[in-house]
Order: sequence, then C-alpha cells, then structure tokens
Amino acid sequence: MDLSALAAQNPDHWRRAACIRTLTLDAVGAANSGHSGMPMGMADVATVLFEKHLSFDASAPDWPNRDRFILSAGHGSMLIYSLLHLTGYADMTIDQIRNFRQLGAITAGHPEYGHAKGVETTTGPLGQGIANAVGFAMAEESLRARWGRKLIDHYTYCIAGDGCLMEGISQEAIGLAGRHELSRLIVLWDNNNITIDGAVSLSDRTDQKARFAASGWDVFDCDGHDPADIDRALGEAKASPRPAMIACKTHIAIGSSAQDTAKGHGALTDPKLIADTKAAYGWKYGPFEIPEDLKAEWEAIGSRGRAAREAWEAEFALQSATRQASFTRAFAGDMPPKLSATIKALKKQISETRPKVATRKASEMALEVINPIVPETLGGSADLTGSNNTKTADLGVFSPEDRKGRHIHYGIREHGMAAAMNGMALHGGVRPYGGTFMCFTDYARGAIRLSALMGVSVQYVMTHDSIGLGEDGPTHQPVEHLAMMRATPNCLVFRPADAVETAEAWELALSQKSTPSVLALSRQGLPTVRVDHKTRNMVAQGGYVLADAEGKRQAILMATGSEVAIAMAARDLLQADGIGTRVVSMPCWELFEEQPEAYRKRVLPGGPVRVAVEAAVRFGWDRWLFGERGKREKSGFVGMHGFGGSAPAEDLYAHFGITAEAVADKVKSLLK
Ligand SMILES: Cc1ncc(C[n+]2csc(CCOP(=O)(O)OP(=O)(O)O)c2C)c(N)n1
Repeated sequence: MDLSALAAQNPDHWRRAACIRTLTLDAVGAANSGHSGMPMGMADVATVLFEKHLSFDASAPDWPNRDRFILSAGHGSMLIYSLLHLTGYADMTIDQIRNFRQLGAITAGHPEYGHAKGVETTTGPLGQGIANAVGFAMAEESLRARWGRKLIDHYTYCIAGDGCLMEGISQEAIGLAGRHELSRLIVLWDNNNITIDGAVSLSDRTDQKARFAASGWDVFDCDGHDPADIDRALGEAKASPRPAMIACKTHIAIGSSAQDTAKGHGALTDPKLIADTKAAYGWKYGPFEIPEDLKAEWEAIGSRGRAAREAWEAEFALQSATRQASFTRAFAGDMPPKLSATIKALKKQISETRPKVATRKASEMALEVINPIVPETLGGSADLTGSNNTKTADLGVFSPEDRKGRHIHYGIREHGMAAAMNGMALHGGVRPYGGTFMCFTDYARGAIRLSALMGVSVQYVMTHDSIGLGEDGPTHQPVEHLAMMRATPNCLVFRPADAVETAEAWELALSQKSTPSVLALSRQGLPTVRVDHKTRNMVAQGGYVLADAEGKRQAILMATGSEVAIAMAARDLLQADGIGTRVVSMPCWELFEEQPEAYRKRVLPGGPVRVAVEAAVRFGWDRWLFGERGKREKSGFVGMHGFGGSAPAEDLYAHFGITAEAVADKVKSLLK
C-alpha cells in the first residue's frame, strides 16, 4: 500500500493520525502485549471524529452534555488512550502510556471504566460497547425530553469491529436502536475484514449494511483512510433521522508488514517491524515522542469544545435553583431525601394490612411510591412487563413519539437490555431498572457481570425466582442462579421474604451508587412475615432475627424469600414440640457479611442446630451452616438438589421436600 500518496494528500492529518499509530506501536512494544492493528487501522477515522465532530472538552471530562465516545472494540485500547493523552486529559500522562498494561497504571489491557477519565464504559467483551452505546443514546433522548435541549443535546459515537458485530448481543442492540429511532447514535464499523483466526469469511458472510438497514438504521460508507470522506460520512450520519452506521473500509495494521493479516490484529512487538512501520509513516521521532507542534495541534482539538462547555455552564446557571439541584442530584446518583420516609410509610401500611402478595407484586407496590418521587428512574422489561410488574401507573412508555415515557419495552432481549441499562447508568442522570425471569439472568450475564465490575447501580428485577413459579417447569425454574449471582463480586442479591422486605430491598438497591442489585422475586403469593412495623430497614443488615426461640434455643433456621414462611411454619411445629427455634431471615448475604462480627454472632451464635431452607441449590450455604461458629455435623440443608419439574407450585414443594414438616424433621434428626 502506498502510504506516501496518503501522506501527501493530507499531510497535516496524516501526521496527527501517525501520533496515534506510533504511540500504539511503542506502547504495545513496551508492554510486549496488546493489540496494535486496530488502533493503527482506525487512527484516521478517530482523528477526524475528534478533530471535527466530537463535542468534548479534555479539561472537563465530566461535562454532562459532552458527546460520548465508546470504543466497543476494546482490545484496541491504545486508540482511546492515545486520543486521551494527545488531546490533553490531565490523568493520561505519557508515563501512563509508557506503562500500558502494567500494575497500577490507568492504561489497563482493555479500557476500564473508572480508571481513566474519558473512558465512558468498560469494553473488551466484544459487543458490550455497542449495546452500552444504545443505552447512552436512550438516556440522552430521555434526558433531552425532560430537561430540554439547552441542557442535554449530544451524540453518542461508537467504534465497533467485526467481532462486536458477530456477537449476538449486537443484534439485540441494533434492533432496539432501530425501533427507537435513536438518531443521535452513530456506529463506526471498522470494516477491515480481519479477526484473530483470519479473514472474516472463515466464519461469516453477513451483509452487515443490509442487517443494519433491515433493523431501521441509515447506513453510510467511507474510505476509512481518507479524512475528507470520513468527514463527509460523519456529517451525513449526524443529519440522518435514524441511528446511523458508517462502514469504514480500513486496513488493519496499516503500513506494517502485517497489514491486512490476522497477525496484524495482535501485538506487533518486533523492533524491526516497528522501525520499518514508523519509517513508512515518515516518522522520525523517538519512542513515545510526540513533537511539540503536533501535541499543540492535538491539544487544540482537546479544547475545541471549551466554549460550548462554558456556554452550557452559563445556561445551567440560569436555571432555577430547584432545577439545578435536581439535575445535580440525579447526575450524582443520589436519591431524594424523601425516599426513606416514603418507604417507611409503605412498610407501616403493609405491616398493618398484612397482604398475601407475590414479591413481584410487592415490588410493583414499592415502585408505585418510588417512581413519582424519583423522576430519573427508567423502568423496563424484556417482554415480560405484566409478569415482572415493572410498569407503574405514572411511567408512560418510552418511544419516538413519547421520549418522556419512562417504561421501556426492551423486547425479548435480556442481554441487550442489561447492557443498555449499563449505558444509561453510565450516562448519568437516569436510574435504569429492568426485569425478566430470574432464570434468564443467564442470558443477561455478560452485561450483569460488567455492571458489577464497573460499579454501576443498575437494578435487575428478576421475578419467578424458584420452583415456586410452578407449571412452566424446569426450563424456567432457576436453581443455580442465586449462587451464580452471589458469587459475583460487587453485586447485591436481594431475595425478600414479603412485601415489607421488598420495600426495604428497593430502598437499599436505589441507594447504592456503585453496586448493582439483583432482586429475586417470587411469582407466588407470600404471607407478610414482618407483621410488627419497624421504622428501621432490617434488610440493611442482610440477615436478622425474624422470630426468636421461646425457651431454650436449640435450633436456628435460616431462609430467604419464599422459604422464610416455610421456616416460620417449621418453627411453629418445633416450638409445639418444645424445641426452641429461632428463624433468621437472610435476604441479602452480601450485606450480612459486611456486618460487624459481634452482630453476626448475635444472629448466628454457636451451639444450636442450623438448618438452611432455600428452593435453590445448596452452593454457598455452607458459609453460613459451617462457618460463623456452625458445625458440619449439626447442620442441614432443605432445598433443591437438581432441576425442578413441571407442576403446580405446591405439588413441587411437596415433591422436592421443601416443607415445614421436612424442615422440622431435619432439625429433630440433627438434635438426636
Ligand atoms: C466476547 C468476546 N469473545 C472473544 C474475545 C476475544 N477477542 C478479542 S478481539 C477478537 C477478534 C475481534 O475481531 P475484530 O473485531 O475484527 O477486531 P480486529 O481484528 O479488527 O482488531 C476476539 C475473538 C473477546 N474480547 N470478547
């Protein structure tokens, strides 16, 4: 490929793009690992985007109305690190670039949210970024409708590779964006025809442009190495009334001997290759060296948006004090102070009326009082709205006709929904929650894990949380999912026992700023077990004594969710036989684990027999059965030992032996 012609046509552009290419070569070379080819190939596109289109101010990375830039092809992380360094983000020093992929550096192997400013989301698991981008664009639409164009009015740009587009999640995202006419979303496809194994044709013959068009997008082409053509395509994409995809024809690892090959995808570390490639670029500077004139040009790009940002700040200052406070509160992720009193009032009412309701219904009852006072919530469901009970009376439905609608019909797209919710939460100003069946946490897993890894407060409303869902049978009955979610670091798993605990769980979940929550909710009606109103949020302690032993304490029953009522019934049986029995409700293990040792000891003292009751697999329960002063020979588990069955719930509980009688018998056998 004749690089000299390219360089000669647009010499200034060429030199600016070469900064990205050579920093990438140097950083990957120094780390002896990483991915050189993608940043080299997309350097021209990224340069034009940052220079001519992206509205941002490197000195104010958190400006709420900035355009968002998402590198879905996260393996090409040196692309974004180079851009952030060159444009003058304060934290992205040349030393950070030198320490690419090293311990303690903000230049992680793949872009990690929260490490470097300007990294809007964690990418690397291919396909997540493009699905996050859809959430960013939905948040922008929603916020623009709510706050007006003067405060929110921006684009979301996303660079995605062949890998992102092959991942199934991409179709969920593309379908969602097309339906919602997210015209502020622009995806730049790095159309280089190469993946790790070789040419794309080894594994795919999809007509990507036709696919996007079929889903309601406008599609554009450009020569990804011609700055004028890139600029034209970006201009057209911005003007399009639908989400836009630009197929950018590029050469991976351009200018190197590995150009257009799978070798070019990975780490180009051979010193001769690096030297030859730099020579082909006409680059005559040392490693990590950016000449002053070029750095100045880039920094001018980094401050191009300063005037717009300052104008925005002036506009913001003109808003009423109430509006400013409420905007700032929402972007800070804080709940309105009213939330606590609202939840207390609901709890009091429930404890007095003692309804027998499914916790999914109880969740709706909580949301009915939460949504009116927390206007930034954006609810939704993956086509199970009536089952997940996520849509409250005041929400309205989000659509191109009603951007103020706050309930989103995600369609049957659990993974896309979860990733979009991550994008919304990361955008800021909105608080997304979304529902599906608990068993389909599997389908959303890739994105739920990233909620936890990034530390974003997304609420997963996972209903139909056990065999208690009944006739739909084992395909729909989660047994291992609680364990999987509990095994995920930085994720709160709530399994409330009744409507009071559900209200408390919602308050806690929404109060988290950097932790997602899974609310595991029952399909079947559950009696109110919290019959004595307590203003204190008991779920906040994770586990607590719901009913204490009368007489000598011989047994402790631990249970969650729908099995708490079974434990209470077992306690009645045992007490009737003179066996003093305590019931501990454990709606959130993670919060219980955080309690001081002295508190945990009060709840779970050594000595008595312990039996855990949960309609799920035992995995994880040993921590509470044998740990915390428990003894193996004095403990037992009543729950599931395999998959469920297709029958009415009551029959299944009897069939699998999850009954008050079975629990009482287990205790008695352990007391012998
Ligand atoms: C979900 C997921 N699966 C696999 C990988 C490993 N991986 C990283 S890059 C890549 C190939 C991506 O090809 P493409 O998007 O065309 O990138 P390019 O070769 O153009 O850099 C793979 C399989 C990953 N990061 N994420």
